[in-house]
Amino acid sequence: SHNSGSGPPATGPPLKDCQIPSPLLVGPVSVHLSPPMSLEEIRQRNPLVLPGGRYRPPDCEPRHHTAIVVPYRNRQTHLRALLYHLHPFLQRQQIHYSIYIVQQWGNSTFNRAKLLNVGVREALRDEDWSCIFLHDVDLLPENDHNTYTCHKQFPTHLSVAMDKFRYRLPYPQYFGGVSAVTPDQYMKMNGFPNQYWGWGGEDDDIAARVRLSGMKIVRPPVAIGHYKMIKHKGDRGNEQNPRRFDLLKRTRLNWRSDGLNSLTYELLSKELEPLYTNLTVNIGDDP
Ligand code: BGN
Repeated sequence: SHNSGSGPPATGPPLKDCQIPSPLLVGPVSVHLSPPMSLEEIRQRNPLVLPGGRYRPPDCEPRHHTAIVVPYRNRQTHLRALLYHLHPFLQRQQIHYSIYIVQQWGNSTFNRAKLLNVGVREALRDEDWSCIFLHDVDLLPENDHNTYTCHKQFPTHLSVAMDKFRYRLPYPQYFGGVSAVTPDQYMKMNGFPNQYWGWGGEDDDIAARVRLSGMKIVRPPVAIGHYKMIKHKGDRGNEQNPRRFDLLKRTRLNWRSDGLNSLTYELLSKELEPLYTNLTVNIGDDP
């Protein structure tokens, strides 16, 4: 059942199902980035968001239950901009959601895909989510018709038109930025690779897994999948991965043995912050 955890109290008449599409949608929104607001101000603007960054629409029964998983390390200003935009955006879509920030502990090389695996596993401990979003911290959706829900059969790629790529796909197989899977789809592709330390290639590996496990990628129209990327320099601890080319050659051989079924990590803390759930995790180091 989807009523565990943050469900409404079991009193009063049942709520009517939320309308599709949500009557609260506004379409294109202008995403301006300054001045960066404090977390406290963002919290005040989102009074219905519960500790852990949880929300469900107050006056209708949501049809969608989405966990947003964000791999993270040391990007405070990006995180504030993301929370500032994403909370109202998701509330206009009238979905039941929760935002998980998966923070890589220590100074080992960043590993986005492994952090995503951790986020999916931990999110599914909390609730029976029908959809899991894999979301970069520096991407802000610019149109709320781009709904944060899953396709029943196939993984979805949402960030099809990023400003940095002049609002189109950089190449046809691109699966980076923002994507979404159901728990079933995630299981079918054995999750994501754990071996990509540093920048690049892990999203291409994930796209290959989709294909190798007999699925395909679905996408919203380019006019709707607009995202603004927050500008930044390449970060320390996330240098380009020189092994990515070799790893990608082996996806076909490795995807069944490396992934969800080989995932190991140590969860150091789980904190219900006012606007998000903060998971701090030791995922080890580049061998
Ligand atoms: C690609 C990267 C992706 C990245 C996109 C967009 C690789 C693998 C090389 C074969 N892939 O080139 O990881 O998301 O650019 O920046 O580096």
